[in-house]
Amino acid sequence: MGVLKRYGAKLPVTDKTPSVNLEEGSTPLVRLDRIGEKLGVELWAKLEGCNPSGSFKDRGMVLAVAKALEDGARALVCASTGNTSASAAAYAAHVGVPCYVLLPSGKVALGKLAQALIYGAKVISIEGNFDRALDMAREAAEVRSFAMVNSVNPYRLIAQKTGAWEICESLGKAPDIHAIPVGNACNISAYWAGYRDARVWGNITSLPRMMGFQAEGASPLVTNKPCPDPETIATAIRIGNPVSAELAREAVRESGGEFNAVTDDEILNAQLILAKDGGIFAEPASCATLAGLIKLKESRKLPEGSTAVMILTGNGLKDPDTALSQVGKPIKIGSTLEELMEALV
Ligand code: AN7
Repeated sequence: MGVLKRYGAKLPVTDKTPSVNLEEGSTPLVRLDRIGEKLGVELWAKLEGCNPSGSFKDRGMVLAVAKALEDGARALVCASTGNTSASAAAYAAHVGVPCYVLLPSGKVALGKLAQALIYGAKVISIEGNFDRALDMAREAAEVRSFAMVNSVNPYRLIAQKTGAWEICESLGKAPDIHAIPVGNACNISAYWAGYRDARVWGNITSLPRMMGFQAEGASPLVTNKPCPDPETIATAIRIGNPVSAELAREAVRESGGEFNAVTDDEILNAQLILAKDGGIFAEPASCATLAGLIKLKESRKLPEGSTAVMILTGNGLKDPDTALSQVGKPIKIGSTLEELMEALV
């Protein structure tokens, strides 16, 4: 029924807040037994790629846009590695306000670029990485008085907590391990806040260990210093200076969790496993979660029999190029039955 309708009473929604709704949230939590058995855990995947624009960003965007409208914003602006721009563009189109998005040139997956353009956003490709684009977007928002809908916008984080609330409702408890990809570190911070809410409300009695996974080439929270030149195949998390670094460190520290880095090869391998042994196609950044759990298992840091939830933040269809780069081509035949029989091996 949409995040604002389902959780309005627990969010800063008032009589004056316009009801924006693309039926975001309420995403599937799927049990993955074949993969879970190999890891020795009860494994669940939260399919955030099932949101209307194909990523978790819609949960926070719906509130950010509703509040922007409430405040009379003329236009939205954001910088993005792809998914924020797709989401902002979708909601801007839905409510009928202009949207400007700044993207790092050549580093946004094909599907995300197609989304921002077809939803009618003004797409500006900058020479420089996401971190630079974010600085520019912030300045532009200030000069032009546009609503800034990156996660520096507090409403984004507040409404992203709904993901944790849903997990607690679905499982009837908190997981033991919460595995999540980390870029700007906003989602991990929001989930931690959401779990703590659920405990205050009495929906859960324990809290999960927050396990944040970064790509090795863009892992400022693992190395504990900003990464001036982030690089990874998982372009969604190609971020060197996370906005919510402090909140995320707090989440990991308080929960007894960890940040870990996974390599691009490990991410790609995890993407294949999720697809072939789980029937789930998630974009590379999301697959850092499974890559991370495999790593934890190998270093004996994944307790046998624990319950683990992976947040699969974005749909695999967002980045067809990366997926196709690691699989074979279709078998080509003519149109005879003989050829078909030969191909069916
Ligand atoms: C699929 O779209 O930062 O740690 O500009 O698209 O909350 O930043 C995307 C981030 C994980 C990281 N998975 O979340 C953007 C952007 C996917 C993502 C993340 C992103 P945060």
